[in-house]
Amino acid sequence: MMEKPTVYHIPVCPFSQRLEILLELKGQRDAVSFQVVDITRPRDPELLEKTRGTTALPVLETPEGRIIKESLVILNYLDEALPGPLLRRSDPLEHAVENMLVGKEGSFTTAGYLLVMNQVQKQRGKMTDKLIALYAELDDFLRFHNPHGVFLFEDFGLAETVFTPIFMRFWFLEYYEAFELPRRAEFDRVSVWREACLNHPAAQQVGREEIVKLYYDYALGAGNGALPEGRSRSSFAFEPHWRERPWPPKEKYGKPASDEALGLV
Ligand code: GAZ
Repeated sequence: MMEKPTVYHIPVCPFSQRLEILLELKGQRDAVSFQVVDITRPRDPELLEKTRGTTALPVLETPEGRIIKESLVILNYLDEALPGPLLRRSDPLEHAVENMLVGKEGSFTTAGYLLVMNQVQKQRGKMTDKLIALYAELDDFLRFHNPHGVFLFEDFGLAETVFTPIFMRFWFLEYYEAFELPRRAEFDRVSVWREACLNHPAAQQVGREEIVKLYYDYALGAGNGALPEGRSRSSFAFEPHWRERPWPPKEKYGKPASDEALGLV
């Protein structure tokens, strides 16, 4: 058997979950060996050399030692390189349509992360409006291309694989920002899509409780494994296990919780 590619990743990272969903859908869960990188520690110089100085993950290394960066590029590569049904649409026009939707993931992701990380109360409204406008854009797109369906096409595909991990991370917005999609007709189509994405059996690698607990530090404005002031352990720590820790306080603008209160020590 051919040697497998290695994916260096951060567990629970949405960009890495995209790859896990693809493997699940293709029935190829064991086709890649995942290697966990602890981003709270300095990066292994050997890996840093391979990535030519950049630290963002996931990164795929082929058996020949070639490096591929960027989750969407890796996703396409694995879709083409591994056996199993193609995730992307094979019709060129349909593939273009799904790519237009995929093209909206960057600004959508950024808007949600900026909101969860925001520390300035008076900017909440503006940031919330921005995210709602982006949801409206998704709604409009889905309504135009598949008004009566659930997914963009008949089934969970490439666009769903790209967006589902982000919809899941945005559980942190419901918890820390009391953010809900307005229950208005103009969001009906995207609500149906989002719900079906969240419930799809190939996308159950993480759950709400895990995300809410692990991303507490993001809600304090500390991303990427950085430590908030006065703390000695990141909420992303693998130990103690998230299941054993209490739910963090919802009030992200209030007094921050200590290591002890978070069950980290
Ligand atoms: N575009 C890349 C991809 O693969 O799709 C993004 C990869 C990425 O950002 N990876 C992050 C990483 O490896 C972890 S996830 N960081 C470790 C390091 O040393 O660089 C996203 C945001 C944001 C804040 C956080 C994240 C996030 O905006 O989830 O916006 C998109 C990082 C404030």
